Amino acid sequence: MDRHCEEPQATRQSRAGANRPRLLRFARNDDGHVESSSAFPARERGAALLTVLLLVAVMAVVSAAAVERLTLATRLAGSASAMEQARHFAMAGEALALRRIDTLLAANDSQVTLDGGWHGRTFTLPLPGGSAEMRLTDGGNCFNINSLVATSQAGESGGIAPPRPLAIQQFTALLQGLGTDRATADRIVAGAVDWIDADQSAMPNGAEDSAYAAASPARRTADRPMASAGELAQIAGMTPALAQRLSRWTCALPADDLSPINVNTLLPEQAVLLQMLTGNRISPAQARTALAARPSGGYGSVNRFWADPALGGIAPPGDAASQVRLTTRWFRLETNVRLGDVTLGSSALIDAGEQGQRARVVRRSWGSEG
Ligand SMILES: [Ca+2]
Repeated sequence: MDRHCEEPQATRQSRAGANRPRLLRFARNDDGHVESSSAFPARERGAALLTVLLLVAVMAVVSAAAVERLTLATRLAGSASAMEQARHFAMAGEALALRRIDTLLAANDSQVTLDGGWHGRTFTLPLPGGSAEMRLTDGGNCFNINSLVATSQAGESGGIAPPRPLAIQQFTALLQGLGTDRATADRIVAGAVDWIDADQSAMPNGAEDSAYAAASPARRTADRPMASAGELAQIAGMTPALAQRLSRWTCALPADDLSPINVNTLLPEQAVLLQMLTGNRISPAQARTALAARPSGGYGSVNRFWADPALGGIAPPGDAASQVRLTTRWFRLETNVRLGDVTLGSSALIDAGEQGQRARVVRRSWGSEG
């Protein structure tokens, strides 16, 4: 039988219809409204609807992502602009502080005292759209961690900078004054010397690269003066709690001088530093009493300071007698600028140098670390 001839008429019509364009048909119902009906089968109309919905969904997601990126980019651009403006305001604050320091030193070149209320006081400077807070303190009233090694004497010692015994004694005394046991203090002090000195020969109780290779995380010694007292946190034997406690009392000056403590500006709450200078031979109470009873207008001379009855007539160890200062060379300026939603902190170390030299910023860090 010829199967082609037996093909049903409906099937033939369907195949023929597949080649014709499918039309939307419009008709008016009994209420007079126009209704449409498609020539597509219901299943194909559903697929088309799903495709359209999918496209709409994809476009919505793409649009949302584009808007989000645009919003983020706008905010980043605004924040970057405000941050840059805040940085300039912070540096303008530094310029004001430099002038204040020059005026302070010009008024009395033999002594820097707390007179004038410049020390530790927060000055608020109104700004367009915000404000800046500035706080100036004596930047030398701290243990200078870089005094542990006499790097400036490297040339005199055949290229090897020697450890400085008095600074080692003072750092040990400071650690003990803060409650550290002697064995831990010795380990940290020796480790700090090894961290700074240029050689790889470990001090007794010290630590050079070989000791840190197995540490977690493994690290190497800097073999140079510290740029920040925060490096102490890396020293063998240090704990985060002790590093945090030390941060208030230590600094990393860009000089290897013995800690230049100005006894005219040292505050009673900084008595532990005076104890340190005496090798802990006076009690905390004695040190606080001596500083609280400081003559108005300053000690006037180093000898008068050491002769203060509150110190009990002790003889200062070695060079500590002449180590104390009546003037200030290093100042620290903490600045906090607020502009709209932006807050920017900075810390600047200022070197007022020798007499006749203008104060200048020698180190600046953005954020709270100094
Ligand atoms: Ca070393």
